[in-house]
Amino acid sequence: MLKSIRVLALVLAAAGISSTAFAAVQIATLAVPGMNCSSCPITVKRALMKVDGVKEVKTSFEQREAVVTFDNSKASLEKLSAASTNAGYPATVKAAN
Ligand SMILES: [Cu+2]
Repeated sequence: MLKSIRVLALVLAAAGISSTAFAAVQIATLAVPGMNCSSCPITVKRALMKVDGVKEVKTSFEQREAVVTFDNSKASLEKLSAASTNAGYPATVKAAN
């Protein structure tokens, strides 16, 4: 009886460790209304790619948005919008999974 409780505790502890060890990949769409010519998205993309944890950035000048794939244990929605804002393009989160 005592032994099985101990095993259960170990299993639960292992599950807890693994859930924090694996970072979740998140995709966020940022609205970047300040992009006003076709070279603006390049600046925005460069700024977002510098954020630790960002894996991919797809910018669209036509949509005035940036779709960012990132590791949410390193980057955050706040860090992404701050990076774009600091590059001169204030950004707000349109959608995030
Ligand atoms: Cu421009």
